[in-house]
Amino acid sequence: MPRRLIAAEHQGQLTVRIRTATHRFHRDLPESRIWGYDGTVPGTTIEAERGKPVMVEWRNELEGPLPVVETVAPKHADGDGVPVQCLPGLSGGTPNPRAGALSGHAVVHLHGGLTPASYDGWAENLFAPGQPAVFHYPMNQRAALLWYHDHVMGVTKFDVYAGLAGLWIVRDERERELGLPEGPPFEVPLLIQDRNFNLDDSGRLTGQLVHKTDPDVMEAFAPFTVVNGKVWPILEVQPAIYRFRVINGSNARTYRLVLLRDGKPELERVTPIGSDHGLLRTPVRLPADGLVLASAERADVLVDFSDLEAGSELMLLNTASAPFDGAAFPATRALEAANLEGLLPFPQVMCFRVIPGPSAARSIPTVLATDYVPPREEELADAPHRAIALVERELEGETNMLTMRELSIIEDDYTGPSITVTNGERITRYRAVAAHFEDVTTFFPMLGQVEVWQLINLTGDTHPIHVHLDPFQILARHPIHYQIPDAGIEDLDITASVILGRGADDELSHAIDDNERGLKDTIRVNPNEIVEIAVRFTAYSGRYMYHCHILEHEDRDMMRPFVTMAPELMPFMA
Ligand SMILES: [Cu+2]
Repeated sequence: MPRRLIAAEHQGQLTVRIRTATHRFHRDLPESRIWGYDGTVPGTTIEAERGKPVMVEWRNELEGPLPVVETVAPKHADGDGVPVQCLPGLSGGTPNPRAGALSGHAVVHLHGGLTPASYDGWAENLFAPGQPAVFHYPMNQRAALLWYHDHVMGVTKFDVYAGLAGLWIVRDERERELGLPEGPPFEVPLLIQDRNFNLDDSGRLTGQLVHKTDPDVMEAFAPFTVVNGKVWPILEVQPAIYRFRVINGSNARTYRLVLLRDGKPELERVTPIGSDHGLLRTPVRLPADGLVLASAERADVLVDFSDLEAGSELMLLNTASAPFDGAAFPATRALEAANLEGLLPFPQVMCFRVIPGPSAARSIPTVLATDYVPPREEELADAPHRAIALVERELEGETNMLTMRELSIIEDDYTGPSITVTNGERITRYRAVAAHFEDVTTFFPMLGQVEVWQLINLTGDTHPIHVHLDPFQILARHPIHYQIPDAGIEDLDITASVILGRGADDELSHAIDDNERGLKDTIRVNPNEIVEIAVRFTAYSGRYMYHCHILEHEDRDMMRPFVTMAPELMPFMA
């Protein structure tokens, strides 16, 4: 269990030392050198109260070098055909000296926080070891599981992997009225990540963290699943209902979680009650294949162990292969989920063991949240629309880039490369107006106004797209099929023909899971899909970011700025 820090017990004034330390990921592993908030993996869980501001002095005391060996293995698979990402060690790769030279610049982002821009953790506003940073978090937001993590431009993937992530829980009176478990023993956060380790000369695991990619796969999918800093842990539970605050804090891996007893899925034991930004309107059913969480997505779930005898054991398995593309996998086959080609050598996540105790059932409230509704028709009718294409650009002699293009509807006299989106009779033509993080800002949302953002996925992978600041709601997942001509994806010159409607060989459901219909800040955009979200920025003007939360994508330019602005200032924005 991560240590808890209750902000109210410190008058909302907290100090977190960001420092180099050691951590043991498993009792049979040697110690690992890590970077951690308060020197632990995960960092201390900060618990705050809605409406009670929290000030954190983030004290950067990191010491280099980066405690992660970064390498690109020379081949995708070893001599036996096993993908090298399924194996520990460097697999013939040489350690990247540039990663080894990183000394510990940091910036902290509170993911899910409604935070003024100055304290949101802009990826270029860094503090070096020894430089002070005091951030103010107003906490004017509903109860939810947030998390804080490093966000340094270009190296977030190394810093988070090194250990720089911690949980942050916002609580409010609404949740207390519902009588949901709060705090130990019945409320348990589960931060799920994947990690890999080096080998010594005799082939034994050392604790040294390894971030390994290969010529075919530019994301690191590490073989060992880690929950709250431990590989494959066991949690002893009483025969009672537990509340698990589940979060995927992995760099790139998506999980589809299935709870099993005696080898059979027991999905009905699990009741989702909340998502990224807190409680859903009502409890919902788990998706039939299991609970899918991509990087940075959260789930608040109740799990009923109350009918189980002491000694009962349940396993939590992951059935999602990697890179995740939304493909289905039946929960009934979860025991067969191991798949080397799918970079899933070990589906094990964790184990629950029931200990003796009085059986404590508890009724689950039928109404949870009443403070949000889907956006109204008239709001959507007036809403500005923004379109973003997710694209894969092939580069000669370099790994492909998975990035984004902000789109603008083209003028009549424009004859250059364009994306055509055909929806029945309606044809919309776009051109790309921004490709890179440092390109000119094109999104200026007005505070208070509902906007519709369209994410058009023209790649083969699922991308979890995260928008900073206010939460959003998903409006639709539209199946699409598309054609991209040879060299259709260049820098700002992109050419594609997108048609709404399912393609002949498309096997994805494109369904919206019930637990995705809450307030979200990260949404999965599957292949052959347009996702539409409705977002309304409310309180803070300033420069924020949105990006893919696969850290290897985010670091390689799958991230863009947007600027929120009070309506009265808009006429003065040239
Ligand atoms: Cu991505």
